Amino acid sequence: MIVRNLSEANKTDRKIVSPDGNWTSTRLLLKEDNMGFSFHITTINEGADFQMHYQNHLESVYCISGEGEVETLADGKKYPIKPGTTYILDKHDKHALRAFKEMTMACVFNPPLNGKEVHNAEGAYELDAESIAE
Ligand code: 9YT
Repeated sequence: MIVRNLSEANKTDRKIVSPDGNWTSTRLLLKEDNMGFSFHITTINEGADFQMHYQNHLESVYCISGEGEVETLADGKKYPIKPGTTYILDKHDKHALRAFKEMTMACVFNPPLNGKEVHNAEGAYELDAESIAE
């Protein structure tokens, strides 16, 4: 069994601060743990309004605290986010995320992240060569 603590992980390189200033993500479970998914606790900064398109990953997001909205860009539908809301990007949906109040989110990624990823110009995470070959 693996046991980790968020406060402890926040003091390590598991904590990634996005260069765009929109979010901070502490990656509690990563590819190297061989679980087939990664698990992160992410803070979306108040006022953040940005687009993502996880072309290489499926992501599920659960809101623990805060307030915002997610918009699917293909159809312009907006979904309010409050504590308890889950959104599931089962179609690699291109989306915009907005935080009206700072949001704390639990995020799961399949395939798992290696740990250091930040968004590329399309709002995606690159796959490493090993994952592409799998
Ligand atoms: C909710 C979301 O997608 N935020 C961006 C950061 C990402 N969840 C991550 O790397 O944990």
